[in-house]
This record gives sequence, structure tokens and C-alpha cells, in this order.
Amino acid sequence: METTLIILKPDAVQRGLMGRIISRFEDKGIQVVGAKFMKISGELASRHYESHQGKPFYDGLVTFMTSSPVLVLALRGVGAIGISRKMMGATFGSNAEPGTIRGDFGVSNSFNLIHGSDSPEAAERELSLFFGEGEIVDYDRAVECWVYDLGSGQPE
Ligand code: 3AN
Repeated sequence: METTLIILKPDAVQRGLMGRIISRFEDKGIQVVGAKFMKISGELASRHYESHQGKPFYDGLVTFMTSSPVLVLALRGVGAIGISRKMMGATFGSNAEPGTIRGDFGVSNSFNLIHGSDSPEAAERELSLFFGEGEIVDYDRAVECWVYDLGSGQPE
């Protein structure tokens, strides 16, 4: 099982798209194990986006991410990092495929609705930035045995 860090960005919150985006992950069978509605501080944004420091879009990105509240999610499932990235689509709505979150809900070449960790290492780092001890909640889902084939003892 992987756990990934997803952020529904200020444009998703302001445009009233939180419910529809969360529903896509729930419909897929991904488990929500953490959620936090918050305004990101400049300091937290700079730590989250430290790999982009110095890039031409960095200042605008930090301004955008701190401009209005976000919904931060921890999502879990087999291959959850890659599955979530596929569901998000290409970086900007202008060229993201229809059927993806960015492809269906956005057109901008700057605002792009959602962030998702791009590797297990990034997920671990980003989850620890946004969630403290006990804020990611392990629990059994009643539907687990219908979301996955558990016959082998492993979720398939
Ligand atoms: P993704 O979110 O698809 O992984 P990355 O990792 O290339 O995209 O970029 C991280 C974030 O930086 C993007 N989510 C986007 O918000 C921002 N970003 C990347 N490239 C640009 C750009 N050319 N102009 C504005 N923002 C950008």
C-alpha cells in the first residue's frame, strides 16, 4: 500500500470543486486516510516547493498556493501515487487529456487545481510536512474485500 499527498489547490476550493475531485478518488477505490483544510504559510509553501526554488514560475506558484485555503489529503491504495498522477493528468488543463481532473475541470496554464506527490520519496517528505503524528488515520474499510481481491492474502 502507498500513501500519497494530494493538495486541492486554491482554485479548486474557490471554484467549489472539492467534492467532485474527492469523489473521483473515492469512486476509483482510493482510501482517504487524512484531510486538512488550511491556509498554507509562505514558509510551508517554500519547503513544499523547495525543488522549484529559482525557477521562473516559483514566486507566482508560492503566491498562488498561499492566496486562499487548500484541502490537503492523504490518499492510500496499491499504487496510489501513480494512479493519482494519472487521474490528475498533464500539468496544465490546457493540454491535459479529457477524463483527467485537470483535463476536465481547468483550462489555465498556471492554475492547475491539484498537486500530487510524484514518487514514494516525495510522498514521504510531503506527508511529513503537512500531517503530524496521529493525523493520518489507519482504519479498515468494510468494502476493502470488494475493492481488492484479497484471496491471496495480498490486495490484488
Ligand atoms: P506536476 O504538478 O504536474 O507534477 P511539476 O512537478 O512540473 O508539475 O511542477 C510543479 C508545480 O509547479 C505544478 N503543479 C505547477 O503548479 C507549477 N508549475 C510548473 N511549471 C510551471 C509553469 N511553467 N508556470 C507556472 N507554474 C508552473
